[in-house]
Amino acid sequence: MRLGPTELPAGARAVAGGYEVRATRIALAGGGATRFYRHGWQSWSEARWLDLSEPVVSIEPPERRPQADDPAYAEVGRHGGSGVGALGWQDGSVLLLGALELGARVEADDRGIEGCFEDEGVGVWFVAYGPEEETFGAYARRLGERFGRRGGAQAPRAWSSWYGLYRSISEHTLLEVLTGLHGLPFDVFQTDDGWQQAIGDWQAGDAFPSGMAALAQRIAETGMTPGLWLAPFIMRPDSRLYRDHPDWLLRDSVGEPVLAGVNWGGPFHALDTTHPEMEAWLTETLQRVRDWGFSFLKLDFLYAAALPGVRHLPVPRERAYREALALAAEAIGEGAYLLACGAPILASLGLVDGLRIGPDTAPYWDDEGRRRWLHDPTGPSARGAILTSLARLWLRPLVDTDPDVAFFRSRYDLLTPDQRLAGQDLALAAGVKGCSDLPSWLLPEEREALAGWLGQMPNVTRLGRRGFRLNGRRVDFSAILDGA
Ligand code: 9PG
Repeated sequence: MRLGPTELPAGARAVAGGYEVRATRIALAGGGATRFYRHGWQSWSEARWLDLSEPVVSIEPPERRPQADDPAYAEVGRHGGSGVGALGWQDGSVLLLGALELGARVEADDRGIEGCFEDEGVGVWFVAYGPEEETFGAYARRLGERFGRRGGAQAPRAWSSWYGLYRSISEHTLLEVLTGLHGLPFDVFQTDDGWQQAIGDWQAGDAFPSGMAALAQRIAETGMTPGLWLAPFIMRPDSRLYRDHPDWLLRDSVGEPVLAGVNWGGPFHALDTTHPEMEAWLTETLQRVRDWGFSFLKLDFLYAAALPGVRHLPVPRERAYREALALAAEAIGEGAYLLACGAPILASLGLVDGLRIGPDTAPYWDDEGRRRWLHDPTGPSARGAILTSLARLWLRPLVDTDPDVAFFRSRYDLLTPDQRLAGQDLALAAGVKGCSDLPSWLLPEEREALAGWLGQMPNVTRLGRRGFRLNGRRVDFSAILDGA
């Protein structure tokens, strides 16, 4: 049986929009293809169409790898990605290979595309050939049937402290911002990294002397939903958690704590979420935050729970992650919004309301040094956030696709007006709007533009890979991303 350029493997079963094949490994011929859709592992990992003739490079330095993409495949000398991949031909046709189970890797070259479930697991593959929008649309529908959906109403419009204040937050500063936001139609006021005692110790730090419940109450009084950031699957060596529970650390085959990344001035490590005491700790931690009054939770650095390592229970790593995330979602309860960040994409579907679909944005366009010389495309930049988020908008039927915040301020911002507009338009196309600008930084016309943007909910029509119609206005991201 043929499907475009390829012979379908024996046992392929026709389903809506494509075929399904149950297998550990699958290989499809794809002679003549020139492009490959690479889908990075987690929120920050790069997703884009690349030229198959591009060299395959490893991210440098190695310590950077755990937080940039799936480190298990960092040195594979072949183009590849996680969960799904696709070949593209000059005539616009696409051969998509996507997993309907966790733990899948997809690699390709100019002869074909191959998929493999890790650890010799068996699962179902979805295969489709045709125009890009149709094949990805059909795959998204199958994923929706497989994993379901949490939430689904209109995504809340959130003000987040990160891209304005970064870690320099305090009770005092945030209350000032809260006052300044009066009159702007935000649904959520989200306190990001910087409130906690340590990474692992999720209690109010010194800059929040009145405590987190008091802050939540002040936010709620304005009519906005209090939101809070935390990273429940990691810990830093300077935390009490690390000192008190070294046995909760995910370790490698020689017993060393697995490196989950380097940030906050040093290394940080992953929790082994299959440890028998983790369930109670996770539930207690998240319920405490809910009891303080926060009902929008941005859970970050989640990939750590899915890193390779030796676990207490011999569960495949993405399954260990998904089970821990399910516990977290349950602890948070259905009455609260769960935004997953730094999260393995496929393994999070159905359990979260929102999902960050790209790396961090920034009030500047490119992080060229890191990208070119360290081969790391995941450094913060507006360009990187737009590039990867754009390549993941096919996920929109499954989850609120968060492309990270847009900027309206010209103060403390190096973006050109066109670059700022591209970020604002992308959020409209993605259906998730966020901003971190301090109200005191906005010129009157910028504040007005922000208010207008928050107030609109355009009809979105896709016009190809990088083009959209937003309420009749044509928007094309090609020019601004040219060469990317
Ligand atoms: C808070 C931030 C913000 C942001 C998140 C996440 O690879 N890294 O070193 C890396 C560090 C921080 C980071 C992403 C990657 O940002 O995406 O919105 O919440 O944490 O620390």
